[in-house]
Amino acid sequence: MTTRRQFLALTATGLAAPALAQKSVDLGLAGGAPTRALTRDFPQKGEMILQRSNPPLLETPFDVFKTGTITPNDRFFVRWHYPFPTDIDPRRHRVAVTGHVARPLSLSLAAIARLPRIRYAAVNQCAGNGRALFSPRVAGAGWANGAMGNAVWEGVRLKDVLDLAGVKPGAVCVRVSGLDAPTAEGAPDFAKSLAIDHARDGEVMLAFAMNGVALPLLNGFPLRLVVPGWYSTYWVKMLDSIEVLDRPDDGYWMTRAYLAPATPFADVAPGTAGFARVPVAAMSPRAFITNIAAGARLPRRSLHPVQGLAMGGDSGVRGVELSGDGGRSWAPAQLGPDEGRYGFRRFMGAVAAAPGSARLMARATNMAGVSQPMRQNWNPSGYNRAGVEAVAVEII
Ligand SMILES: Nc1nc2c(c(=O)[nH]1)N[C@H]1C(S)=C(S)[C@@H](COP(=O)(O)O)O[C@H]1N2
Ligand SMILES: [Mo]
Repeated sequence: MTTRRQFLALTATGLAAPALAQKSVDLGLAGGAPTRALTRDFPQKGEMILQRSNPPLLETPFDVFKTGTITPNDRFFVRWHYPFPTDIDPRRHRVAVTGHVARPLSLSLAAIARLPRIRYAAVNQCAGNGRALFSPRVAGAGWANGAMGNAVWEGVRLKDVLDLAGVKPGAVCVRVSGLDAPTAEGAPDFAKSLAIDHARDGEVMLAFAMNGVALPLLNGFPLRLVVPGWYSTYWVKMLDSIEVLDRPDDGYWMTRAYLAPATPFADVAPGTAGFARVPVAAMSPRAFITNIAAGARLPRRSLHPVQGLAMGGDSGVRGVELSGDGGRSWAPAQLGPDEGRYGFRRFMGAVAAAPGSARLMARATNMAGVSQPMRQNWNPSGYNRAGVEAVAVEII
């Protein structure tokens, strides 16, 4: 493990001061104020969309996704529920492994780093990514589609750490939490749980590196959970506690927050009440056109080149289809190299579109055979946005 002096110097600035907005960006939201301030005032971050300063909610400007399958660390989105420390000394950081285990442990990062390493690309996506695009509008953090990113994560298996402590028979789930803490009296600490078999699947990772360098502070330095294929609410940052439970986790963040309708794509009709809800979990396939922005005016031509990024959710991308006529006809896109089943995959192709207003679409299908629905799914919390996104353009 490295110690990070320059890192501590960076964190001395930025976070305490309210971020000063310099420019703004149009998120193209239907109704309401569509613009958001852009900021460069956060440590280890370049230009980001400012959703909230403290605790920070920073969105990746959509343009960044043009650059390739990997989202650079300095443009990677940020989401915190509670204040967190900015003066972490990695030599002193400890991870407690407690609860239903034979040997409770307090592990240094050096001890964790001695375990076998694993490394893979995976999309980290907030369950509320795209929330601000829903119609009817819903309450909550007003993300457009920039509350996601793909990185190569490197660390150790959660399974190996659990094995060090020796999980006792009868374990039900593993609860993790980090260094951030609520300020309001009685507010519940942010903690999330995975079923014991999921926690021990050999893929769930304690990551200390992101795209080849230590995690940025705002993305969870010095250690975070990576739960590939699942929404990032489970990807607990600044991780300092792993607790094995012999009963289901009845905590606030598992039983009250991050619940979505127990329907395919978490879809309910607006106004529906009394539907069953389950914790958000695995992600759905999605595709995003990145080379043409909404509102673009494109010169008339027989075929318009289209490029973008697709994700499979909890399995790889099987295919992407493109439409230039609002979904009446589809043609397969070509896929870029497979960089791992949990990461972004590039796609490219061309669509025909008639002069006038046109809606360009990309629709992903994953290896499990799940395709994005044509009608946008909806729920009152704005979770699991999964429907085909349309880019409205003018062909002139
Ligand atoms: N400790 C801690 N971990 C956390 C959170 C948090 O508030 N505290 N928020 C979660 C949520 S809801 C999201 S969307 C992701 C965001 O990860 P990022 O900030 O690295 O993009 O962190 C997750 N892990
Ligand atoms: Mo989130």
